[in-house]
Amino acid sequence: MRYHVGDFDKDTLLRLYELMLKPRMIEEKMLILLRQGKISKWFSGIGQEAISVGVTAALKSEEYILPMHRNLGVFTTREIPLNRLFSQWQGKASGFTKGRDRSFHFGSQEHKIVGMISHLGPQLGVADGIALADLIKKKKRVTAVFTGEGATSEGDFHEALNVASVWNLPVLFCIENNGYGLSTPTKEQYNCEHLVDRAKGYGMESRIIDGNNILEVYSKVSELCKALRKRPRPVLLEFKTFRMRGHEEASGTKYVPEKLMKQWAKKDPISNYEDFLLGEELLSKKEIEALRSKITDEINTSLELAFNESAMESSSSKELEDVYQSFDYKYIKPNKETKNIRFVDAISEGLKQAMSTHDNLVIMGQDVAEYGGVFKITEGFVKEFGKQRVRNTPICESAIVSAGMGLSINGMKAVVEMQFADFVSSGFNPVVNYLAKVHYRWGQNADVVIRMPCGGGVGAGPFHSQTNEAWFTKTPGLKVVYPAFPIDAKGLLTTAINDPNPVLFFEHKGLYRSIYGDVPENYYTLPLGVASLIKEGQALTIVTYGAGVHWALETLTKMPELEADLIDLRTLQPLDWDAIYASVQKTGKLIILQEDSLFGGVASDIAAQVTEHCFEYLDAPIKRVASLETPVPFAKNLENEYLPKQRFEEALKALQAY
Ligand SMILES: Cc1ncc(C[n+]2csc(CCOP(=O)(O)OP(=O)(O)O)c2C)c(N)n1
Repeated sequence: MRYHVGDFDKDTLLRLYELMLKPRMIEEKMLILLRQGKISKWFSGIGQEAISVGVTAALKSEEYILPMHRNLGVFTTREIPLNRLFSQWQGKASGFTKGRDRSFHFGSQEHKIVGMISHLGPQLGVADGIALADLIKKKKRVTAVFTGEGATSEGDFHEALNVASVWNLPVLFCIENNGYGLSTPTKEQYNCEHLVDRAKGYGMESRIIDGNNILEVYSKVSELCKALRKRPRPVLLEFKTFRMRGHEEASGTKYVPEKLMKQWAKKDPISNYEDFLLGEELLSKKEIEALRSKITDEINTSLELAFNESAMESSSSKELEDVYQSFDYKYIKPNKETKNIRFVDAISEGLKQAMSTHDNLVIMGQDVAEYGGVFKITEGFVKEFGKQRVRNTPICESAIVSAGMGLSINGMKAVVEMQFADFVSSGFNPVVNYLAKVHYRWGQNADVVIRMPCGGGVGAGPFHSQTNEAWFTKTPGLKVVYPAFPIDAKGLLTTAINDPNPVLFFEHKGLYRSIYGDVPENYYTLPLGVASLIKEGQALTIVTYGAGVHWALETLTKMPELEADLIDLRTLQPLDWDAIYASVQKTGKLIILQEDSLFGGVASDIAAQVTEHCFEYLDAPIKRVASLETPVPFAKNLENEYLPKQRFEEALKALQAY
């Protein structure tokens, strides 16, 4: 291996050696502890240290870095105290996740490190969001994100690179090509010579770097960082290296040809560099011994601290408390000046006023800029707030949700418009696995609102009509809002944006242009988790939300003799249980109407809870009315049959008569 010293001084050359030696020695210790059964899993980065260390050392400490599972050198180079790292791996309190997530699955704002989620790919889009925030704030910073060559096959890789290129984001995409993704060799993973060949297709620069040569990594990445800070743009880097141990320790390396192992053992990044430093007389054997013994002491003292730390203690209430970031809701009163406007206008107005209120709020979505969005909710926004904050996105839901996450990590707020709620399935992974879990895992909030134009009755068929709130209400960590009236839509949207947690905001398309209401003109808020009792009566309780509220109102006009409580839930997570219980305790009868198909929906959970909590008050079996258990059909008559409106009237009459 050849080392070009260039103009590096001796201190730098020695520092890089020490920075590589430390993770290597920690790993060697971990392998012993693993054999002794003192730690559980281990993903080894032995042989790949030059990449983690070289990239991290090239960045400034205030620049974010997003490592993967073989990047211990990132954590040590950023000087995370070893006892905290060890406690993290043992699931103890001094770690970073209060025992809630393992190994390197954590972030630390203090160290500007954002760890991975198991799904690998979303990490890349998160880096886009972080870099975007820097770009908007005019901070001349670079973000570096890692991926293995295996994870480059995920759609997230493509989406994130494409977005970074279209938006000129200063991201270093670092592929560690170590030959295998678990047992899969590169020739079964991709079919091009070098992965960086793909950069051309994304319209970005690229470099191939010898990942086992610390000086090459450090010098090339340092040079790129300087260039990107001056002229922001993404660069794709492919570090050629090799995975010297199993995917994780238990899985072995039987499938790796012995020859390859031997070949790469000769390229060990640390022993080669050590030989070079010895040869140049920059380092002596004695100094190496002294360094090793200093690191050994640090490892042992830190391990003792971690082993002596007691096991994580918690309680159900403490665990529940950390699912969401606490939110100090501030009520801003709606004033008396109102305008009679449509549902769609109320949302647009709320969003516009939120953009004026928060200068760190960014809207992202397909066609939301000059075109104004397919429902025209952001019409005129570009003119008022500029293209930096009102961003057209390529068609890539996953990268955009992940980018929203990245914006939040870097101190901004995001509203993501799904063109149709149906398309959230293409960004489902980051919603339920990243945004929903990030606060519980390492205390980072996801200040992202995802707007969801949803619902049927519009003759749009199976892929433009779904109301898929139940995909999200069952995932802890998400809030779900579903207004039925213009006044609520505006006030709940402003609150959703103020709330630092991820919120799915459902907007029924059928209501957009058919429902009018008097909406206060000022910027006001309404609380999440408070239902609205829109009709009162003794006979029975109707619980519903969204378009269901309007179907119920219409049905009740046909049955003037029926005096019922009609509860509009307004938000589904949190859900106003008290309002439901109080009404059922008064009326003794409950019917729940939901637009989604029945099984596993909100109605089922309400029915179960009411049975448990109000059984003694019930005078009749609870009725749930919902759509058919089919996809949403296109033809008008089929859709009418699918939707629960007609069945609701029959069920209501039956309950009344019970
Ligand atoms: C979405 C997803 N699919 C599969 C896995 C299982 N898995 C974890 S790591 C890995 C191999 C990753 O290979 P690569 O990206 O090359 O990184 P390396 O482990 O070689 O560093 C696999 C298959 C996963 N965690 N997430």
